[in-house]
Amino acid sequence: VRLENELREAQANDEWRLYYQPQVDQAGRCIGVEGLLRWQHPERGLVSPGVFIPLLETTELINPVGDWVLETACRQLAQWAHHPAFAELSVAVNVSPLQFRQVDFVAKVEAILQRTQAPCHKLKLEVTESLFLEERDDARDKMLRLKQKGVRFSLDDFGTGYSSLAYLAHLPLDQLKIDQSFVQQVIHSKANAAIVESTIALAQSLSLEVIAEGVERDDQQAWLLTHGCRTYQGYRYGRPMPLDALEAMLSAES
Ligand code: G
Ligand code: G
Ligand code: MN
Ligand code: NA
Repeated sequence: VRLENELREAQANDEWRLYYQPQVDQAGRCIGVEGLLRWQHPERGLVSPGVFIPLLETTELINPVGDWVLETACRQLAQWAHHPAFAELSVAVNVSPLQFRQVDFVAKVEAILQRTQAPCHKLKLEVTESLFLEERDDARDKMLRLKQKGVRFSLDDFGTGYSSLAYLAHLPLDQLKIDQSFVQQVIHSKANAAIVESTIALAQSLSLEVIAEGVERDDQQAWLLTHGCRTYQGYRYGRPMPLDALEAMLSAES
């Protein structure tokens, strides 16, 4: 209950932070970032979302916090749009199924895009398979309406859910994101390698982009490149970091 009350105060106390983790192409150039929520707690320090996202979801605080994440990401996109070194970056944000299922979710995103003047096609929403277990047609309808604005969709944690693959044919996705649990074992586990290979092939045959997350080592990237995956995210390229650290890193590179 204490944690719950503190979470309710976090917004007013300005304790939310959006960290950014690079997403790179095969040459190692940063082409985008994933925004990852952190809670800067006065005593606990920087708290990771694994601890509080479940609580945000059971208390429905996920909706206002999710709004904050979207607004922050879009404001960043709008700022970067005027800066030659950052103008091409996309920003991906995680959207919880509860958040996506709000009746006014599409209107909220449209209002944020309008208010911030963010370039819509640089915003990528990361959704998970669990979103499509229920009310699939509603999810599809919302995705189509946002895609009309140019917003893009990535399927996060691909391969870790329990749903059938049939939904893939019906949803307007742009990207599959190979879960880090497969990527980390890709060199040493034939089964994981087979899963990653099949995912890359599936993405190619459905004309979807594919990104591997959790890439930590050169040998993993080399394996992925050999097997046709050309976009990566992971500690190998950078941890989730505050905005100033990201901008410093990118400025030093260019
Ligand atoms: O950044 P980290 O690896 O600690 O994230 C842990 C989990 O929290 C991941 O599953 C990630 O998708 C989730 N997460 C991070 N930021 C957000 C956010 O802004 N919204 C939601 N719904 N989940 C997030
Ligand atoms: O569920 P989602 O994919 O949104 O979560 C991303 C999570 O993975 C974040 O908590 C992030 O900190 C973590 N992460 C990102 N890159 C790596 C990596 O290379 N190795 C490990 N172990 N975790 C990573
Ligand atoms: Mn994610
Ligand atoms: Na993931």
